Amino acid sequence: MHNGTTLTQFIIEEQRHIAGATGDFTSLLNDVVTACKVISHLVNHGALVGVLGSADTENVQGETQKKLDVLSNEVFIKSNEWAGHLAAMASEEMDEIYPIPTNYPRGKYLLTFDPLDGSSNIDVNVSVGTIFSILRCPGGGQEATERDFLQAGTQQVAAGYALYGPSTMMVLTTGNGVNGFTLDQNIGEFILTHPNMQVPADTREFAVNASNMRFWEPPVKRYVDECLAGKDGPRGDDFNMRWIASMVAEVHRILTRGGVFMYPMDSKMKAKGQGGKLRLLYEANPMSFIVEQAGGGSITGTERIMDLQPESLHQRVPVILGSKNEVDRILSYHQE
Ligand code: AHM
Ligand code: MG
Repeated sequence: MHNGTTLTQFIIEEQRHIAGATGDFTSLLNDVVTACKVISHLVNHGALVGVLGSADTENVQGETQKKLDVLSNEVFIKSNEWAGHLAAMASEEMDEIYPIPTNYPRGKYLLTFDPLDGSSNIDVNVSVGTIFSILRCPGGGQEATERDFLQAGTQQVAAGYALYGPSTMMVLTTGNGVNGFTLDQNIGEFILTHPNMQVPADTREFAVNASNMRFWEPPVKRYVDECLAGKDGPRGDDFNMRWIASMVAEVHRILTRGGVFMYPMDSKMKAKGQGGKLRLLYEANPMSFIVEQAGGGSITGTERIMDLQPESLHQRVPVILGSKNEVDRILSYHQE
């Protein structure tokens, strides 16, 4: 028997202090957690349950979908459409928003998600994750439109991710700090194992896909050059580098021991008219909310990500997040 606090217990106790809380939100979070447990099971069993490989379809961004991308998306919809807490959902894997079908009651929240982030890692058995964000539906719900989803990150009610790594974890914020839970596979419950997570303000570790170096803008090039120069360079210290190509795993490392993660703007994306690599509504905003709530920073280079007014559902943005002092330094390089 475990003696720890379960995620459900934690949320119920947290919501008790909120005037006017009806239990809707707690119940919605429970459904999201259930979806992540199902995805965790699929990811864990991989080839044994025939879920690896490509699905022969493309998503709205023209990327080939993996079988697990499509399955995870279905799991999220099935787990979250029935209970009456949501007006609509939006996902990386769906071109349009998904209004709750009329045979179910509709509710006051909106849910955005990337059901399985880091798809390139699925077939090679490296960590992947789920990212989600919860918003209030303007006008109280019922008939939600795409425009209702276009809210700045500062409006998020909650955000979280599930990391399917050596252990499955759920990391969550409702705007009151960040807490991490580990899935106890024996009892099927997430248990509070990482209370009040904090991103150390200083770091000597950065994460970036260095194969894009020749396309970077000068401030990012300068930052990385200075890190690479080591003890003899302007930073006077040796830096370490990591690149997992799974944003969830990357952010989790930063929440655990600090660091900077960058998927910056570059000339190749600019030439294609692309605003960045990562998607604002279901990748950049939820991760920014979590990182800021843990004391870190999150910017595009020139602006705070959570202040951006979204213009479209699948909008992409540059992302630089992590240890506060390093993020501030990179911001200052962009302002010079
Ligand atoms: P995805 O949503 O298609 O999986 O793409 C997002 C992922 C992030 O998790 C990761 O940081 C990045 O793409 C890796 O990109 P690259 O393959 O260019 O290194
Ligand atoms: Mg993704």
